[in-house]
Amino acid sequence: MYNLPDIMTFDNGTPVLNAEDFEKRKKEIIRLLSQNVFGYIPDGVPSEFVVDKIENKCCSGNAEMQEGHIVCRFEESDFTFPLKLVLPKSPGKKTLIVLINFDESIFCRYLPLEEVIDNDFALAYIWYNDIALDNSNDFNELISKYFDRNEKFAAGKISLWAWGVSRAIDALYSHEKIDNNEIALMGHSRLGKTALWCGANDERIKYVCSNDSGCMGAALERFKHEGAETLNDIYDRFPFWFCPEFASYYDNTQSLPVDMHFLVAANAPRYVHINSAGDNAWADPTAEQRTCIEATPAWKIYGKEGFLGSKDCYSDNDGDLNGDIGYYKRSGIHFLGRKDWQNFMRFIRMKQGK
Ligand code: GTR
Repeated sequence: MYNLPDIMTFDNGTPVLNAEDFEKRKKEIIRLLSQNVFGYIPDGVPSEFVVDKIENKCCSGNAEMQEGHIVCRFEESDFTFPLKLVLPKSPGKKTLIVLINFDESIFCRYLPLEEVIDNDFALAYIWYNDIALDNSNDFNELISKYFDRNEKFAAGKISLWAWGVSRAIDALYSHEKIDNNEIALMGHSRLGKTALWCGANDERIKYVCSNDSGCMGAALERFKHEGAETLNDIYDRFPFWFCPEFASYYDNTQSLPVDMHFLVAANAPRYVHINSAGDNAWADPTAEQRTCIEATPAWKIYGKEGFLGSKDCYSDNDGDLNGDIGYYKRSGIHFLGRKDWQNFMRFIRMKQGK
């Protein structure tokens, strides 16, 4: 039906036999994704969360919102970007969901903030355009200008957004209200691709949610259906999301040494939740679900379950959240909606045994 590169075979042809082997294989997988798709995520620099303003009657008075900046200390200068941290007032350390999002304002259509707080999660909000602009091949702006784009494995914008998320986690890591062992990342669409890639590289993230991430996100490229976005489509419009080397796979997908089960598997043995939407042929829900199946050996090698769904293609408003990889297909369009949030929160709570 399709011929995939193998996540369970080392580049030198030897098989991955146990979890220790897979830890090494994961490094190869991340290298392959860095060199052929996203570009390397640059190294971190010391980073800090500086609070500018506190609003303590947020979400019906049940949360405090800290508005501030992540200050990233490069040798030459500081790079800063805004972050809002919303903390439930109830006692105890909280599971933190980091949302990297499309809207500048936290009060937006993609985030049912009060519902997240009512479920006792803390939330960190980042607007992706504050890290690197998503509008051009311009690599002389914001964080882009700190790194060299003139190299074939250089970070594309997805890697730069992931860099920013990891600096936010650096800065929030020792926060008194956040449980360091319970950090989650949510992203929609191009930011769902970013979430999977960030999770692959940053093992502090225990739960990743990719919402409608599609091409070069959760959707298996070699299993695309009529009407789905392909590598050529995405490269035509968004070459700057990727490393320069990605261009060599244009009209040449078969020679891409990875497929998107590599991206999901690089998050093993942690938790991955994949949301699809029924009316989102461009992202290809069936190909997103297929990736859950193809990535599962990466969890099995740790003695874990991976994806437990029994169907090849779920109907609308169905899925399976029982395994380490959860999949759910909501009815409706390409969107990050309430049901997507409810499913991700439910997935996390299930894994926490709550
Ligand atoms: C589309 C793009 C998709 C997806 C989406 C989005 O135009 O082709 O890959 O990322 O944008 O981010 O909204």
